[in-house]
Amino acid sequence: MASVTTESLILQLHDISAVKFGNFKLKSGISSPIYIDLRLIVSYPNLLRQISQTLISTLPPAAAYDLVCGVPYTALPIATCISTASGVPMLMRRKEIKEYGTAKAIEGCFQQSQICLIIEDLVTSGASVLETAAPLRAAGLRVTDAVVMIDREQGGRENLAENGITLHSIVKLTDMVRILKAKGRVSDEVEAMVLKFLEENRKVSVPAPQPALPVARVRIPYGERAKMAKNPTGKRLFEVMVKKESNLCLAADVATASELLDIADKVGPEICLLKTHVDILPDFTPEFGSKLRSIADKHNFLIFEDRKFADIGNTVTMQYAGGIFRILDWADIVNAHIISGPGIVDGLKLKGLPHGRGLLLLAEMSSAGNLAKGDYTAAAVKIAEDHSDFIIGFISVNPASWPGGPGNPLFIHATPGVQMVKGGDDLGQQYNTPYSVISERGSDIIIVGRGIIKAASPAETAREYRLQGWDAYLVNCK
Ligand code: S5P
Repeated sequence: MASVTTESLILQLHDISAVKFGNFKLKSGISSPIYIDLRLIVSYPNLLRQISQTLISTLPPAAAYDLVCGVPYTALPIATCISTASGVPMLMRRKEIKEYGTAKAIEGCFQQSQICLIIEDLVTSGASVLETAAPLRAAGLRVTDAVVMIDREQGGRENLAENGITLHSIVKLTDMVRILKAKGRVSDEVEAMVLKFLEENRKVSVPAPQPALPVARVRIPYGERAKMAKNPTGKRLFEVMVKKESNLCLAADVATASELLDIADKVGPEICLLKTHVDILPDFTPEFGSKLRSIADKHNFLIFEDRKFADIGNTVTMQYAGGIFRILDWADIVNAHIISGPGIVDGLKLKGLPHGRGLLLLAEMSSAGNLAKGDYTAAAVKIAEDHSDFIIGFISVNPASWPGGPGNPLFIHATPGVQMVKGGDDLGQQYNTPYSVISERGSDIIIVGRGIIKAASPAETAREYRLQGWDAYLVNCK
């Protein structure tokens, strides 16, 4: 049962029209019978103070935190009130950072390993809390809890838990509507309509049943692994990762070669690796490779053609070096299935090794129902051990679950199926979060496609992924 204070807050929010009922077109295009806009509370200082006090009292008494940080922009005044009332210092996260590596992402004073509590007004999927947690964590702070006024119950709690953050809310949206109904603010019909709408739009991503994730292991830093690498491209990849503080690979699955070159230039500063599917580009020309190479040199990233070779050794030598695409000329890294046996590696190595190129083996796949598991994965590991001069690592999904874990530190693990929110697409792709992939599953590189290329600002979103991926790496380095 909601406390009196919570009820009075909800009634006050209704009084100032921060909660409205009717027919509202949401940003996503769908019509909603309820609309919440908490930006209005800055005009009601008394209410702002009450919300801030209630937020803090929502935390369990044992909750520890050294700093608070509001998610920009609506929660900034709330966080400020909490800070001034409690004497706990505040940090501010900058939303716009124009220049890579120069401007500060976090304003305010802090020390490594301090605990920072995130303050937010409304949580839907949890993505905006994660966007604030990433630069805080990347700066060495610990983020374990977030407090929020309203939980829309659309997967936020689960997605945050996936990322190691416990959500505490004053009220859930369904309870809020019930309270307004009980107080005579909305009719039975409106209540039923809103509850139905919420039920139908409850995009809670239920985590797929999977083996328990092992406790995070201590990892050997990428820089150390660069020294162990036997293949020059594998070594360079680790070095670039350290230099750019990036374990992000962009899957540049865009419609044309010119779009690809454009996004490569924009996202280039954030990535260690750019992955192509050159056979999807209708405007491919022989100059494509050299153009992409010059962008790769400018921003210091490597190129990975996701060709997924699968034929016998003799055939792949021709597919790799010849044809229209001449992949060998411009791609630092290619990958191969092992379905045809180790001869495929011999074939690719014959062409690739004299150029210092590297190969990734598909040891696992991200798509539902795939067959790359168990003995198949173990066979990929064996082949890699036999060819560690050319094979630099694996496409993998959960190396921490392999017998013996991620294995030989020479080999790098790159994992596709990554988005900020767990879920999937309609064609079998399955997504895990950067934190889960790097920290829990023991991978090294997150491969992100649509999560970045479909974003309103791919460069800014890539930056968020880079920070989240890097932060998840640092968790296990300490
Ligand atoms: O198992 C796999 C292996 C790969 S390389 N699952 C994958 O999704 N990939 C590739 O990663 C896929 O071909 C695509 O280019 C990318 C994932 O894209 P997203 O848009 O789903 O992030």
